[in-house]
Amino acid sequence: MSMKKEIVGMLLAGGEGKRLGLLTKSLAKPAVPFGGKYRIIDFTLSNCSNSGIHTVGVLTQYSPLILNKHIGIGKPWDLDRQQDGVAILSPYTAKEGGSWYTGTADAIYQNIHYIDQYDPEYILVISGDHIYQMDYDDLLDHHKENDSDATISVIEVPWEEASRFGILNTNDDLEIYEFDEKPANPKSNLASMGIYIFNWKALRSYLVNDATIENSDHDFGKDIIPAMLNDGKRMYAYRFQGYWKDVGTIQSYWEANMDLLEEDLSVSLNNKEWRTYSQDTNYPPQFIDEQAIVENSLINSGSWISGHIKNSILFEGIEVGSKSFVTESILHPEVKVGQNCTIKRAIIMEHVVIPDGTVIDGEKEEEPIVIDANYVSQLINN
Ligand code: ADQ
Ligand code: ADP
Repeated sequence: MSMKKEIVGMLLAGGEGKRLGLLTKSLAKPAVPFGGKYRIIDFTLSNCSNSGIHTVGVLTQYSPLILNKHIGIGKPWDLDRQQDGVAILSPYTAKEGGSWYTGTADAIYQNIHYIDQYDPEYILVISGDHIYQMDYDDLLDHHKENDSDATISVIEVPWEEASRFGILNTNDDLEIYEFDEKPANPKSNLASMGIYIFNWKALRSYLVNDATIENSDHDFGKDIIPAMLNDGKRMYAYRFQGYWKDVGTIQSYWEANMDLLEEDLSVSLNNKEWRTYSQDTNYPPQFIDEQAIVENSLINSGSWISGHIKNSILFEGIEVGSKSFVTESILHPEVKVGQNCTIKRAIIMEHVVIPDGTVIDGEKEEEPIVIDANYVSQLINN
């Protein structure tokens, strides 16, 4: 059987995610728990599967253990296929004499042989750290209609955040004529979402050339896109309509979780046409006892709730004792909260046990507080 594919997805999942602090101390950002049941990468993997893209290479690098285990053979996303499916591409295994991926373009460059075996027309480059629901088929149609060499998915961002993104300008027909990666003084608020479709032939030659440039960062935003634009390649923007969040900081991670509690949001975990899939955990049904109060919250299986939960997200296997109050918080799997505790605007990490009577008030802090076992032992010792 021929291995030929029209399009191959390359999912960048190897960034260090330093700005997420404690949350990414022992696991890669795409593997961070999200939304009461998922890990961040589930949104992108589900987009691939729902868009009919079944050949996906996942480029991993930092702390990949939990991420690899989570992806497994790709079953929840229907990516456990014989001819293609999901492939975890880690540095060193990428090619003989391979090394750490120095940048996003280098990560793809080191896996050219993986892509070549499918002889694709197009490559979809996506990130494992965004929350959104997008049909990549619409992006591909747009790419084909414009006979484009590269198509960048874009969204308007608040002006004050524009310097965190690749910022571009287009003509009325959406052809890109200007691109600045994270400019200090942005000339527009039209931001690259870091989601690209390239003609593989064109991209391939740019990657090969970029690999020979010594002072290159080997990065899509800093090097590849500016080089293509400079050479007059056909580059178009695709305007995405919908919810999209880059969960790069504690604040944006917390906000994106809280957004799931809004009724009118366009990312819906309930959309039957666009399911978000994840590995299933075999927990028993949640138990809400007679003294419990639960308001506007997501509560997963295996939980035992006696306290008061408000505007919060609780993963699987959580216990909240009686007379405890948890609000605007995210409790990762297997967190135990004792009795008479007050927890406000906090993110409590997996397996952490909060002793009776503890008060954690993230409302006083600049951003939500992240609580790990160390934090709790310091509380006890003081
Ligand atoms: P950033 O978000 O800053 O900007 P970057 O740090 O390059 O992008 O990471 C992009 C993705 O690649 C992330 O998912 C990251 O985890 C992963 N990654 C980073 N280095 C990697 C490596 N060496 N190996 C494998 N994966 C790696 C980009 C664009 C901007 C755009 C924003 C939108 O450069 O133009 O505006 O995304 O979020
Ligand atoms: P509202 O829903 O009117 O904004 P609150 O959410 O502040 O009111 O309070 C409603 C209930 O939540 C209180 O009766 C109490 O049970 C509980 N509650 C609120 N704040 C705390 C707290 N700091 N500690 C324990 N319980 C609280």
